[in-house]
Amino acid sequence: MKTDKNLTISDVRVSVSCPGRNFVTVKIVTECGIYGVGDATVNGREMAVATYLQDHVAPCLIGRDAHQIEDIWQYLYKGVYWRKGPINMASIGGVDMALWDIKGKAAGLPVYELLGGRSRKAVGVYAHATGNTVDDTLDRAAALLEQGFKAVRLQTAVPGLDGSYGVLGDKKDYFQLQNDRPLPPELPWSTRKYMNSIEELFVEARARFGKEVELLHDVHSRLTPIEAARLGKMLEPFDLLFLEDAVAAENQDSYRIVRDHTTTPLAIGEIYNTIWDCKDMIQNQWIDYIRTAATHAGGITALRRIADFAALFHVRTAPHGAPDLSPICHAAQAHVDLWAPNFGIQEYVGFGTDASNEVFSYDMSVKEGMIHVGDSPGLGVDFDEDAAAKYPYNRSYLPVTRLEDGTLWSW
Ligand code: GCO
Ligand code: MG
Repeated sequence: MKTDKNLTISDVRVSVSCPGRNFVTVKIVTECGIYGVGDATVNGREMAVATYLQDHVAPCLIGRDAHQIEDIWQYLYKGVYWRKGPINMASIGGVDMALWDIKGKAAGLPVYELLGGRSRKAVGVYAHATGNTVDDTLDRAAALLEQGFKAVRLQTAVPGLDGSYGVLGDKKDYFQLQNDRPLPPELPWSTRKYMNSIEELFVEARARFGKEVELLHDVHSRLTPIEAARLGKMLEPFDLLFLEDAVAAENQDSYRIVRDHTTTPLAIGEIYNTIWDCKDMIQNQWIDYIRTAATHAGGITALRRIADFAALFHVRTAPHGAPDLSPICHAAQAHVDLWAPNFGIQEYVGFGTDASNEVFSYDMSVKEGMIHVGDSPGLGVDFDEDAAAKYPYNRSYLPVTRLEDGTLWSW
């Protein structure tokens, strides 16, 4: 029996707030009163996606049946004519999450049940340890392992490069790291200094923690393919779970070179917008983990499609989980993670701060290095518009990186 609830979309509201970080939140309301929420945040370009949603997408949604998630996805993707792109795909991602939330609430079922049910009891995660020195980084990692985490991403400052990526500096936590930067900060980079210092971090980590713990590392797209190949070989003895974003990959073919030279597992995808961006990587088996995010790749509908495609090629999922994704995205990903037969691991740096917890609520908790998802209908999240209004948008940018001679590089 089809539900008699009237799920005709009657209102679409877009909010940009900064409870510690800037978040773009879309709320879709239906005639019967059931509503759903989605995350459409694009770090550093928040107002563009908010305007895009408000002025261009919202009018096209009013009057549609919220049950028709696939048709609305296709309507927004093909109907825009221009296709792809971070702003477009994040807006589709936000709408898609809200529609899955509505469908779950209407059915009285959590979204993971709609996807096909749990494939596992909980979602395994990796946490972040970053520090100014190797010892500092490893002390932070030790504290995380003490809390029950089984996998840790290690980043340490590169000696001689002040403020290199991954280091907290005077910021207390990762949430603050990228906030309150009215203009992009400029940070230095030297591949030689990095390559000369990185091995020690993993030598010391294995010496201190042994072989059981899973270790990861993010290169943030700063190497060329042959440099990444050398790094992968250098790190082979330390048996990483994966090496992330070793090379910028607009040209997916570049990964073939890395792959040909090293058995260190490779992961990519946090800035990818569509399945097309990862198609060659996956079907040629150049990577081991695909890291597309629910917000940036076009929602739950898109993540499900990417996961199924990746499964054919032994590629596992490892969604991006940075703090510039709101708890709504984290929840959407946790539901997909719980279902995906080829789920690998979820990046986790916390779901929020005291301020963002005033604005977002979620039915998820972390114990022993795993996200446990509750059985609330839909995504199990909520967004308090009044609380959000207390935290107005605060323009902030990601950093840029320059080589020591001033050449602009990948951050
Ligand atoms: C990660 C990421 C982040 C991104 C940030 C961009 O792996 O967590 O690389 O730190 O830089 O999310 O907005
Ligand atoms: Mg990353």
